[in-house]
Amino acid sequence: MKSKLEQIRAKVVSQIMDCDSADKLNEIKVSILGKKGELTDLLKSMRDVQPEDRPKVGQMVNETRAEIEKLLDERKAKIEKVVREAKLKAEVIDVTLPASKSELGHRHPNSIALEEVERIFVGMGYDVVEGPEVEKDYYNFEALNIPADHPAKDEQDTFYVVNGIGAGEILLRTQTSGVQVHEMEKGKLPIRMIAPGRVFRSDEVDATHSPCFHQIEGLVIDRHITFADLKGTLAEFARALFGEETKVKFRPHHFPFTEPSAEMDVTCFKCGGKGCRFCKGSGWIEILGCGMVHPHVLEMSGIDPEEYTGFAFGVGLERIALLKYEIDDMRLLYENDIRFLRQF
Ligand code: 2NM
Repeated sequence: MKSKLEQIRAKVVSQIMDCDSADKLNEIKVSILGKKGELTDLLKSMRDVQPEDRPKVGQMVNETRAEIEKLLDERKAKIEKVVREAKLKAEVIDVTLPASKSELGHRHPNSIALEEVERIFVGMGYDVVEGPEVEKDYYNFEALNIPADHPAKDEQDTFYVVNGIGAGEILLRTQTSGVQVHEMEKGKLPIRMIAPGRVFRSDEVDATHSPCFHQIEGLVIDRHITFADLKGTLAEFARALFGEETKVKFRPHHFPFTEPSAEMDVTCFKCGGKGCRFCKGSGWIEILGCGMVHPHVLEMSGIDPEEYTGFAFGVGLERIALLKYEIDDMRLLYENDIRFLRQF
C-alpha cells in the first residue's frame, strides 16, 4: 500500500511539473483526485488494510493528497502567470509611436476653380442653376439660333444618343446654354444666372481637349441691359478672379446666339501685360466668349426683345483651372493621380 502510494505520488509530481496548460492540469487533477481517480481508488481499498494500520495509512494518503493539491495549485498559478505575461507582451502598445494619420481628401482643382467662379457671381446676385446633360436637339442647338447646317451639329463634333435626323434628336449637350433656355421659358424675369456643368464634344484627347469638360455659362436678362453692363460685369469678374490690376479687352467675334458677340482677353497675370512665355509674348490671355443675347433667341423662348435685352457669356472651367494653377496639360486634371491633385 505504501509503495503503491509512493508510486502514484512520484508519477503525479512529474506529470504536474511537465504540465504547461491549465486544461491538461485539470485532467491530471481529475485522474488522481476525481471520483474515479487513482488516489480515491486507493482510499477505497482501505478495507483491505489491517484495522490497526488504518489510521497511519489514512494519514499517509491524506498527506499525499494535500501535497498533490498544493502542487496543483502552485502549478496552476505558474501557468496562469506565464499566459498572462505572454498576453501582455503580445498586446503591448508603444504610446510614443506617431499616430497613423487619417488621409483627408481634398477638392479637385476644377472644383476649387468652380467654387471661386460661383462665389464671384453669387456675390453679384446670380443664381447657380443646373440642368440635364442629355438634351433635346432643340435646347442644345435650335433654340440657340444654331442652324441645321452649322458645323457644331455634325456627328464629328456632337455625341448623339438618338439620331433621328430632324425632330426628336437626343444628344449629350455640347454647351450648358440649354439650361438658360429652360430658365427663359419659365417666363420669370429678370434673370441673373450661371449654369455650370459637364459638356461633351467628340474631340480627341490632347493637352487642351477632352471629349468631356466643364463650362460655366452666364445669362442676364432685364429691361435696359446693354453692352456696357456686359463689359462692367465681366471686367469685375476678371479682377475678382485674377487680381485687381487685371485689365480686359474685347475682340469682335461671332456666335449664332449673340449679336454683337466678342471674345474677352485679360492682361497676363504672370507678366502684367509686358509679354512672357506664359502669354506667348502677347501680354494677353483669351478667357471667355460673350455677347448680347440674339433677339431671335429671346423671341423663341417667349421673351419680347422689344422690352427685354440681355447678355450672355461662356467660359471653360478647365481653362480657368489650367491658367490659375499653371497646369500645362489638361489630361492631368482627369488622371486622378493623388501626387498631382494634392498640390492644389
Ligand atoms: C458663350 C458665348 C456667348 C451663351 C448664350 C446663351 C443664351 F442661352 F442666352 F443664349 N447662353 N450662353 C453664350 C454666349 C455662350 O460661350 C462661349
